[in-house]
Amino acid sequence: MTDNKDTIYREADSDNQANVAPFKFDTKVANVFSDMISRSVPSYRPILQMLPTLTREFRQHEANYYDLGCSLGAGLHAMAEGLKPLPHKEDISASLVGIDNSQAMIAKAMESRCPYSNLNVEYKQQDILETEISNAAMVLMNFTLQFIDIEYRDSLIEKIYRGLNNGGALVLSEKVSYADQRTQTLMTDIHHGYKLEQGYSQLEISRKRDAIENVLVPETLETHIERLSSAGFHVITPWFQNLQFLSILAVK
Ligand code: GEK
Repeated sequence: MTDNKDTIYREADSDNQANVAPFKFDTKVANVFSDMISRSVPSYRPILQMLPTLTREFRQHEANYYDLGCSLGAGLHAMAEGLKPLPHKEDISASLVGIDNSQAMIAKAMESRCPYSNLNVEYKQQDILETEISNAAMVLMNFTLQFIDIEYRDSLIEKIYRGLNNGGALVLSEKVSYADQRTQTLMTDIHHGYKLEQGYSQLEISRKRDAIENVLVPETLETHIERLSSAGFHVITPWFQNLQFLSILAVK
């Protein structure tokens, strides 16, 4: 994984913000992705830190674990930590599959190695709308659903539900929006402050905002809960939140 600094919107060759091109997960982004997401999403690192613990709760022998929209594979590696041989737990073997439709992301993800021989890890360049989910103990979508067209979100969540084994879990992390305009404005302002503190300039922040508009489309927490409930999930609860970035645990 790379620690290159994200200066994409500092370097953007445009004084005219209307010309900022829509955001894409290309090579430029893949090269700085770890830094970009850590300095933009305040809950990203804490969620990754807790993922091994969450995954341990859903250890299942010979089951599949999916990371949909895996980028560089950080979520998949965190799941692997939860599935490695443990002193007081029975050893399991399991398959971990990372899916991303960005060629640049998958190429970089494939450079990493999983150190645990009980785990079979593979990466696929694929649209997650095409991915077959079966015999799944856990599916992770760590800030990915927000990039899927809203019209396909219901059927994607239904497909995940069908592919999970009973007792299996979906971990769904998302940036959410707020129905109440004052709350929306306040959270946006505080997030803006977070990005300034992380070293982004006002210009970088506003260029990124323009680029990501209509590419990342957040929904309210209520909409997510309603969708998960309609798909059939039983336990549905946010387990982590930092500003408008939260993660939901949903169990079949
Ligand atoms: C992490 N989960 O580091 N099919 C496959 N991949 C897609 C699709 C699609 N239709 N649409 C977007 N992506 C990661 C972080 S980033 C979140 C996830 C962010 C991929 C896209 O290529 C990108 O790699 C990822 O979803 C979203 O834990 O950048 O805010």
